[in-house]
Amino acid sequence: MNVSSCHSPSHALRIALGLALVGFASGTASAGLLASFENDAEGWTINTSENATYAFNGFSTTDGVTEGTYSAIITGGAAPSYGQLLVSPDSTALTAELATAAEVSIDVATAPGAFGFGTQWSAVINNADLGYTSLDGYTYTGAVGPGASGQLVWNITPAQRAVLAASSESSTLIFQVGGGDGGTMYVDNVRLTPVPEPSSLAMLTALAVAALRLRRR
Ligand SMILES: [Ca+2]
Repeated sequence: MNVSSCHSPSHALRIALGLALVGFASGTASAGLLASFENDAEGWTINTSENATYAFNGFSTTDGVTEGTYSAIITGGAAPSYGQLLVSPDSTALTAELATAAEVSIDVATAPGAFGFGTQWSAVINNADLGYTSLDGYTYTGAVGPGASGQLVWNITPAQRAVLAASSESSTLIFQVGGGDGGTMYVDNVRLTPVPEPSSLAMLTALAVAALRLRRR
């Protein structure tokens, strides 16, 4: 029996798997980016009626940068109020993007010694058909301690997506923030993770089956 005829199909399959995974990753890497704060607020605002001491305080190239070259610096003198802090532009395009998103995320870093015990975040979608809707029911599941950093993630449910898909109203994405004291935070990489399309799901399933077959050889 020829040795190469035994091993080459497996080798070829491994290469094909690798190429397919690279293609899938590169195809989805930049999808869903809502804000990167590249030396610009990019239309986002601070709600100073609910967090009166807070304002954009420039942009950093060194702290909290997780996408591109800059993060946004946000500074306040009092503890954040568990009310609105960071507010997106309002648009019907955002409604369409939210209708196909599985997750909302934002990267947050806080300066050492800032915000007492830390900051707590909730993501809210405001749309006339959906209503003013906290994605964690105002339980503030996003937590970043003082001098720490992290990616905060919330799920958008299929039921919420269905309402947004049928909506012709504009939407706003709002981050409500609470915390123990004032200070400086850095935010970057506000992102919507799209629901995988059926074709992508089918490809991932095929890849998983192929990988299992390889493992069993
Ligand atoms: Ca950025």
